[in-house]
Amino acid sequence: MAIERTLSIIKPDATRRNLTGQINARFEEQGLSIVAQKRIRLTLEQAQAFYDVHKERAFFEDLCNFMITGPVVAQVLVGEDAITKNRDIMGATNPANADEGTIRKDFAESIEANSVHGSDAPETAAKEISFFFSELEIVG
Ligand code: IDP
Ligand code: MG
Repeated sequence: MAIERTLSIIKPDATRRNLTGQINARFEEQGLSIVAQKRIRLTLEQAQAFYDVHKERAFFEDLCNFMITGPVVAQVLVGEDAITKNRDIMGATNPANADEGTIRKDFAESIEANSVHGSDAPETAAKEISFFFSELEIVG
């Protein structure tokens, strides 16, 4: 294991329900540090660029439209094995399949409005972090 960075997004369904603090507490309680954070409203073009990897998927258009329904909180999490650890804390994409005690099990509204995004590999983490943050904004 190594110290890693990962990109997290608290999605509009969660910011709308005032869940930012509860979600952040789960990261911090489970050993991830929030070393950068900003609350922003994505444009449709930004949402499409962020999810470009999914542009051929049937859910792409709906997903991008959902991501601009309200503010998101983009954040950089740091810790031991942070990419996998964050995915574990988040739970499965579909909340119906998510383990007990995960963010998506407890908070997600649907497979689409599933409260959080987390990078899935080191390369995507680096790319997604630089999408939102400059190095100057990441303070460990
Ligand atoms: P992940 O967020 O768990 O990594 P991905 O497969 O990368 O899941 O999908 C990105 C996002 O697209 C999901 O978090 C969810 O918001 C949305 N999504 C994924 N699959 C579906 C689907 O079958 N229907 C609607 N939305 C979906
Ligand atoms: Mg993904």
